[in-house]
Amino acid sequence: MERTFLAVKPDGVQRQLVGEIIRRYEAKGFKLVGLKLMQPTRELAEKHYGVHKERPFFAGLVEFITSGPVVAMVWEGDGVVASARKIIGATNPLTAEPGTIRGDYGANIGRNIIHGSDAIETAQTEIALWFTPEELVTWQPSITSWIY
Ligand code: 3AN
Repeated sequence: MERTFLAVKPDGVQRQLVGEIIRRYEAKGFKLVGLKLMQPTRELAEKHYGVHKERPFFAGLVEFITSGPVVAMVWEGDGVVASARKIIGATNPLTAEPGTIRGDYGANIGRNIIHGSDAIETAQTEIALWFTPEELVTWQPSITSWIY
């Protein structure tokens, strides 16, 4: 089953949007298989944003993502990589559609609340970078058996 890596960035955690963000992916029907709160090291951040290392905003981006706790997540489901990105919205929150996470809550390209892998291959690389295999949980959803 397809998996993607999502991370609520330090601004999303500080603005208490973690529950709202998780709710959107749960409500869509995706399955949470990995979750942790952590403050990323500089080494992790530089690897994660390695494709941007020549860009003028790289230093600020690494500074920002390491500045506070981040909620790292792995979600599973059919087409989850592309769908999660649609739910996130465009990179710039000022042009992101209302109804998307960035469109509803973001106001600045440097503070755009959440990261989501942009392709299936990137997702695999990012999941391996942020999680050990033991941290990912395989489970079968079964709502009714937990109510009764
Ligand atoms: P996305 O997160 O939508 O995939 P990318 O991969 O182009 O966007 O950029 C990664 C991150 O770099 C963005 N989430 C944003 O935080 C930051 N970023 C991108 N472009 C800029 C920019 N022009 N100025 C400041 N930060 C930027």
